[in-house]
Amino acid sequence: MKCKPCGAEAVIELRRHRAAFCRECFLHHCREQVRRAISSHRMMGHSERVLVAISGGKDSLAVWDVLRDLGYQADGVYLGLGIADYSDASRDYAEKYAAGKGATLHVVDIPTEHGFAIPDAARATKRVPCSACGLSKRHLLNKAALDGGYKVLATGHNLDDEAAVLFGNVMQWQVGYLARQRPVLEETAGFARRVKPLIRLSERETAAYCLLTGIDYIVDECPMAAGNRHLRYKETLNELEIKSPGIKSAFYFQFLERMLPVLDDVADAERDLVGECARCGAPSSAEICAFCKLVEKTAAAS
Ligand code: Q46
Ligand code: ZN
Repeated sequence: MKCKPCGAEAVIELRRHRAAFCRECFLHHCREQVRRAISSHRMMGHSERVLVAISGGKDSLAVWDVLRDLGYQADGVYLGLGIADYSDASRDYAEKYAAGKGATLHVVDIPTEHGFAIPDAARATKRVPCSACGLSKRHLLNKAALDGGYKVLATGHNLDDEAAVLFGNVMQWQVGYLARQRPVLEETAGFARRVKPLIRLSERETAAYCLLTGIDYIVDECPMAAGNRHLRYKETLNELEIKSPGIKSAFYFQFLERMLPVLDDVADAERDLVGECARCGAPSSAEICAFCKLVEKTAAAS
């Protein structure tokens, strides 16, 4: 198998692009996909400080690495979720990367700073763990960006993640969620701009990127993920992708192109509803924000 751009021996084949790549051309391809995602969705400029949410997994470390390579002023933030050994191990990978590159990594540990671990919060609120986790991440990562004076918060959501979320939202016709499922959520009062620079790369590409650049990452899935819907949707889309290479990216990118503009009014209407949490001042459509309620219920149950 030969590299399509240069003819050297290839190390990876990407059926979606009908191409194979050697190491150098593949790394160039990854940077190019990120560069294109940033420029076509006007995610950020080089003068803006960016905070990257780092989980210790392949996607977050890959996006941090590529952004630094492309010359962005990108620091990392690691959020400790208190999920036993998994959190300890993932923090080690995040810290090892930062130390090796001389990059700045902020650490926010939920158990130390907020007095609970995600599994406790899930039990106390009778939510599934990923729901308690997701709302804590949204709140605390945004807070970390604002407190640190970062304009932009970048996450490692890749094409597979976005297509699976889209699939889930369509299956249940979650119109409000669909309207907000954007590669860029502009900054508004109380929110840093949120961007997803990896939307043009699949999970397999980010894993290959880490392997070929020698980035060590946590391979184990979070133990709380087992059996969640998101993983089932990913498997379903992967089966479709095997039979029809490119179908996943067509599903997602045609949504961005054809459907999102139709949903602009829905997104605007939702934004207008947002006020401030009476307790912490974060944006919230209720008097007390979801994170403050989570903290309160978890404290009451312990
Ligand atoms: S960390 Fe949190 Fe994920 Fe674990 S509890 Fe679920 S959402 S699976 S990306
Ligand atoms: Zn609050």
